Amino acid sequence: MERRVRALRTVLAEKGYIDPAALDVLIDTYERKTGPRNGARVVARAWVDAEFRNWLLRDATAAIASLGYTGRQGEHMVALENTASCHNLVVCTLCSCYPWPVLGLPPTWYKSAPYRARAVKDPRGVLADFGIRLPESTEIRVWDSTAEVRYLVIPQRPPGTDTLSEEQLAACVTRDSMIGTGLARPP
Ligand SMILES: [Co+2]
Repeated sequence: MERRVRALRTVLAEKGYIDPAALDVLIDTYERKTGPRNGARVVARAWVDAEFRNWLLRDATAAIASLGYTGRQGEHMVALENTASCHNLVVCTLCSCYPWPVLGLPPTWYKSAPYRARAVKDPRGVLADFGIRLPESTEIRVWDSTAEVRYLVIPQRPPGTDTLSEEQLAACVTRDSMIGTGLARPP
């Protein structure tokens, strides 16, 4: 695969279809500037700052942009807060829509047909596959991403984290917990 990519890149550059320098900027962006660490900082801020949390729930796009996370596939963000009574799970049933600025590029399973179909039909079964068992009393809401709207799940803050700094809290926030296929982990 690597060789194929390199060959394609060479041909496209030789034909003048792509600018290798521009490609380097793009690759750098997706390797280093976006990714789940961004989303984790958003969640940690929401956990420690009630005003920010309220803003995030009201206008996620603006609240997230205030931390510097903007760009393609993050233009219309909606934040979904998990509670003891309601667990949110995000899928894109049509393709693989995903909030790039806060989570980076989607994991392979997110793009797979089984996940996309089963997340809707059997969300509890999907969660069980990820090792998550929620009480029957917890409602599971499934959100279908579109080309317009992208979702960020705010997982529940783990117990015993009262004394942690915002940075330490961010380390508890996993990528999957922001998709809804996981929970924030204890420190
Ligand atoms: Co899609």
